Amino acid sequence: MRDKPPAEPPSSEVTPEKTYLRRRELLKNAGLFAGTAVAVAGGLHLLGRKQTRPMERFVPDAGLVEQPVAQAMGPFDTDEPRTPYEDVTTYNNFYEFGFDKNDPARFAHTLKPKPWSVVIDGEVHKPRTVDVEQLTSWFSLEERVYRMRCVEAWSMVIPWLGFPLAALLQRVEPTSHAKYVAFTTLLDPEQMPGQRRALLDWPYTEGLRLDEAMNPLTLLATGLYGRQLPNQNGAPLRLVAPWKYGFKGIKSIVRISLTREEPMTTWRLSAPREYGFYANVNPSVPHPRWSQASERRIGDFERRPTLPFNGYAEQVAHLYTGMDLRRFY
Ligand SMILES: Nc1nc2c(c(=O)[nH]1)N[C@H]1C(S)=C(S)[C@@H](COP(=O)(O)O)O[C@H]1N2
Ligand SMILES: [Mo]
Repeated sequence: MRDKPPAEPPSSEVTPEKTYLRRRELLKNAGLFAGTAVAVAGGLHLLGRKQTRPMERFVPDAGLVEQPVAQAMGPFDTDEPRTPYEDVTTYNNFYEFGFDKNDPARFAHTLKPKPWSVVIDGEVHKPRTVDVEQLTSWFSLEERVYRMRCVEAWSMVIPWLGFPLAALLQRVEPTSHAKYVAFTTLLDPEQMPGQRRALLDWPYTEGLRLDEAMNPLTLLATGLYGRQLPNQNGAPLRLVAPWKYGFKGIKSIVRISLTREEPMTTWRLSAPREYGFYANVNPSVPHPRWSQASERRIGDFERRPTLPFNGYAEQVAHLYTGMDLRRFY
């Protein structure tokens, strides 16, 4: 794919991350990131949790989430240091806004996440079209601190806010024919200028098997770090399945369809030899163009070994018993 970007290039190979970080350092020194620490502190304070990292200064224009959030450390939370807010919100993959890591932070302001309607249809007894704010009000938001491992071999630790996808699916009552869940991102080149170019087959789509979708780890996120999702992270609603490569985490969702057949997914369509439907993090199966044995946690210098299922084997390995995980990638 040359008229398209190289299929998910390892960022470390293409845009050396160091260059990116240096650029950011320059901006910092110029004072462009100063002045919003108090707002962040407020947001973090809301959660009533001690921070493991110093406050960062850069805050996109995303409001505090007023709804109270459960404060105890949950059973799935990692206590590893959280990737600073600034990195989580300026080092992104969101090709609808370009394919440099800082393009989404620079250009995603054209996305209008409010009002936003979500269609839930297909093999369900109670299909509906609902505004995302109403949809969110059906559930109490939880904070989940998850590792995220991109297929490009970098990773982060992100405190998401959201609710289990299972809770939503139960509410719409899947029929006995439902086997998969298909997700679709907004298609609107006005709001998502990258869609004017054929980088990918728009709109971005993703999917899960129904039992993966029902797993308690699987989250629909509406925020991070106690704030609403910044546009560049997939406002107003995105998927988080932390044992899978990051590209499964489809952003800015407008449709959730229960299906009988395995849905086609954007990256699989784009490069079927490189990206499969399952995309479980698996250090023993290299990507055709690079190893998946280790990863670089954003902010770290040394690489670290990648864990099977991204460290969530205890929660999800049973979903794949009997499957050849080398074949079903
Ligand atoms: N619609 C859409 N969703 C997407 C992508 C994208 O390009 N478009 N990129 C994916 C990839 S490759 C990754 S690693 C994660 C990145 O999420 P983050 O930018 O919030 O860290 O989003 C995923 N979801
Ligand atoms: Mo990714």
